[in-house]
Amino acid sequence: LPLEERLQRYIIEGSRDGLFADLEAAMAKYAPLDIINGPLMKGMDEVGRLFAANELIVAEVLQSAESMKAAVTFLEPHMSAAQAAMRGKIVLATVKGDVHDIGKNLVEIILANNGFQVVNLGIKVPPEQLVQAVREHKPDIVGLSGLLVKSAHQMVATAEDLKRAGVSVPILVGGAALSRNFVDRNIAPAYGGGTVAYAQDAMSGLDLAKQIVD
Ligand code: B1M
Repeated sequence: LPLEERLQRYIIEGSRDGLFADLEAAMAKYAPLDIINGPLMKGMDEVGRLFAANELIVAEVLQSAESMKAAVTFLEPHMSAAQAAMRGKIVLATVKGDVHDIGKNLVEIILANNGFQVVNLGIKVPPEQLVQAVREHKPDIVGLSGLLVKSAHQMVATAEDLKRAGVSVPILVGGAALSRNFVDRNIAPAYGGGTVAYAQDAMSGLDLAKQIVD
């Protein structure tokens, strides 16, 4: 198989035998982020498709997630860190009820490599914990990630709770179940007209974060 297809297969099959050697070879041709956004994401999309078609079970998807995480961890030191002064601070979380963290962690890597200080609260983070973290860390941005349809609704509830607690820090949201439409019609109004920016992927998350702090 060609290199790109092999990279895709490691994710689909949740294997790691030969993964690092192939990533090393891929880095001679592509930038690390292009490897993630290209063959690795393609593999993950296929995993999602097979899972939805009941051709994979959760345990297998977990193996795929482990391969993806191992690949991202391997590539991380090769992503060029901008030596810029601290640009701003973001508190980042996967919302309550949701365990998906690969996308969130990718956002963390990209923002951290571009001068942001990231406070990563992890997964299944309830609104109360976010409110507490905002008080403690005084961030410039609150970043929310979530992949489930119910997480999109949880983001609405989270925005309401933040607003009610007097938080007015701009929110950046991302995750597969969201759309700009949903964000504008549901999350932004729940935040009382405060800034709610929607990022379709991690790179646009970085662009939006820069816009927010500039
Ligand atoms: Co889950 N899962 N999963 N899963 N899983 C999905 C999301 C699903 C679409 C698969 C499917 O059915 N096709 C589906 C959701 C259905 C829905 O609600 N619409 C689903 C389901 C149903 C479930 C369970 C309910 C399954 C079950 O138990 N029966 C369960 C949920 C548990 C829970 O959360 N309470 C579950 C569990 C799991 C695993 C634990 C096995 C594993 C996660 C492991 C982990 O994250 N540590 C897993 C995985 C791996 C997936 C898929 C296959 C891949 C997700 C992923 O990591 N993608 C996923 C299908 C898919 O997405 N194709 C699926 C790679 C990652 C880099 O992309 O996270 O989208 P992503 O992030 C992108 C952008 O979205 C964006 O930038 C990133 C990169 O550019 N982004 C942001 C994300 N957050 C951002 C935040 C920002 C900015 C940008 O600013 C703050």
